[in-house]
Amino acid sequence: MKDYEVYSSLKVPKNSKIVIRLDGRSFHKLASDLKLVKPYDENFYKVISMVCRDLFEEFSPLFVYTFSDEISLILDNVPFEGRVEKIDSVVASFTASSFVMHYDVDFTKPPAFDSRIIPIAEGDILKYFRWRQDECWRNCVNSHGITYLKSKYSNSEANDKINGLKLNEIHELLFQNGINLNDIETYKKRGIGIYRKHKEVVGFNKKENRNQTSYRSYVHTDWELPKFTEEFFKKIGVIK
Ligand SMILES: Nc1nc2c(ncn2[C@@H]2O[C@H](COP(=O)(O)OP(=O)(O)OP(=O)(O)O)[C@@H](O)[C@H]2O)c(=O)[nH]1
Ligand SMILES: [Mg+2]
Repeated sequence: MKDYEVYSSLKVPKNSKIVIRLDGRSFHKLASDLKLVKPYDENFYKVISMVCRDLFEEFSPLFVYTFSDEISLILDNVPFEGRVEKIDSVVASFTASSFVMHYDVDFTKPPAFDSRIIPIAEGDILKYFRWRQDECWRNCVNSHGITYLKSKYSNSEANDKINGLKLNEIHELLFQNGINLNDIETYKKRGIGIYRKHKEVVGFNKKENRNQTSYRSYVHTDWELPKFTEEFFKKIGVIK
């Protein structure tokens, strides 16, 4: 019977870093069932950021990045001997369980996440995260745009209007109506990142009778991410 498990031998390439990207299943519906604040629900973001910390502590990625209902993890230590089915199913179910554990609400349906694995070359890491951060910005402009238009027009008129506008036109429309996206919280524009930071600890070395500096690492949730650059990823140890 073991022969029927035809996908179980599928493995990620050896010695490759991988990105795992998770995305909430039908979160449009979940947002409406839970009556999430539009366009940004602070509590939802708090919960997702805690889920990212759980993922960080469980799977030891180099970096976790999130916006909306999606989460990307980059790992250099690939778990489960690289078995694709095992990684995808464990990481996705862990994410959904963590989401439910942190959300203080009665769900009408069990939430789920999909998961995909992307083997990634060192030279493409920055490109990947820039791509997701650009999507975060597009999502930010569009969601503010549609929320504003729905406050003025019927749902279908608002949808028609937004579909005919380019990103900079939505930005301009919001600006003309007193909503300056440059002034909103950084995490809405650039997403949230989780990575390891080091802090200086000065202790007294009794034997040598002098102060001694050491470094202790801790997990940092960054709500004030910069626009992604090579320098940033080098600083946090994602690229060499
Ligand atoms: N109101 C509200 N909704 C949010 C927030 N963050 C995410 N969402 C919802 O989550 C959806 C995520 O988009 P998608 O992943 O493309 O859509 P989905 O419904 O999850 O569909 P699939 O991922 O294809 O299963 C958005 O369309 C929003 O409806 C938030 O802060 N507030
Ligand atoms: Mg989704």
